[in-house]
Amino acid sequence: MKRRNFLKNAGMAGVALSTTPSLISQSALNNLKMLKPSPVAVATWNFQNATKMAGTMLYSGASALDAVEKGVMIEESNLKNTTVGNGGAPDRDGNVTLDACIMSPEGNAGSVVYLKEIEHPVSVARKVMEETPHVMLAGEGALQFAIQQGFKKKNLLTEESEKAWKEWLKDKEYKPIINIENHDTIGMLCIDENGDMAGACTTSGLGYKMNGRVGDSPIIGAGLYLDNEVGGAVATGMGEAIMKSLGSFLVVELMRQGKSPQEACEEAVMRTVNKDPNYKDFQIAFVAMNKAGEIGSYCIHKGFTYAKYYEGESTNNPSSSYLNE
Ligand code: SD4
Repeated sequence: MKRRNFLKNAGMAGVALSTTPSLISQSALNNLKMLKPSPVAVATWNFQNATKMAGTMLYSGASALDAVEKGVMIEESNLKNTTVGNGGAPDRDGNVTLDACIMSPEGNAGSVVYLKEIEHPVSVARKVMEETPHVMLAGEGALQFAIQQGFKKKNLLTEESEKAWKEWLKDKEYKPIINIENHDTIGMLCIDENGDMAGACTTSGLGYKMNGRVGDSPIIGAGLYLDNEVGGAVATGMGEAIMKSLGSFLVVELMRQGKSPQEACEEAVMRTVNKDPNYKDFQIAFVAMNKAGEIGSYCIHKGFTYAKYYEGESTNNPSSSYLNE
């Protein structure tokens, strides 16, 4: 079945979904396995340079795994992005500490947390996945491993981020501004020519966090989860809230049960809204994509967008939100 036709059918199935979820789910899953879809790259926020890089690679025959890695590396090197990689805001003691993870179509995963002085933590996470018997390496051990693997140390605290940190030190007020400060983590999901999916997530975490703090982004199931049979999800926003619900895993499991990516993202956000009386004070957002390339996204506060590259077209797409003011 051609992808376009399938997507049309999938859309129609979506209408029936609300009445007979498990039946639709099973047949949809069977259909998904037979698909040879066109490649798609999708990412949190308006990171179109990253989705374009990944998408162009996918349309040239690259694997989903190579595409997500190279795609998010664009933001790790983007000095204007103060929440990822080089130029990321430091913690309150001036350390730039990076978190990242990656998942392959085979269900393998690699992750690094509290990694200093390495520009591309996602690539170190991939090495953890491919070259060690482990899933996660932290701090000094992660740095030692990166150096053994040939990564070069680099000062990631730019003049600008040092200046901003010193400014922050004057008041030491910890008040993240929703949708602006602290929310530029990139999470990306790709489908390649073979219909295989991979995902990655990379961040410097919340600016001026406590020394040692690790967020959701490198936690498999929180900042990223992927099951090549079903689909994947990535998260951005207040990591503490996302970790408490293991949000990305939740989204994928809801899709497995027959929810569309949109329905699954909505239910995951509502889990936090219903449990946390302070939900108005922070942002969380999910982007999900299933095996058919259907995409969904939902967040608490208005203002979140996701980037997509599909058949030569690069777009930035507004996400629906729980609160609309
Ligand atoms: C964290 N989720 O460390 C990350 C922050 C984030 O854009 O999304 N920044 O909690």
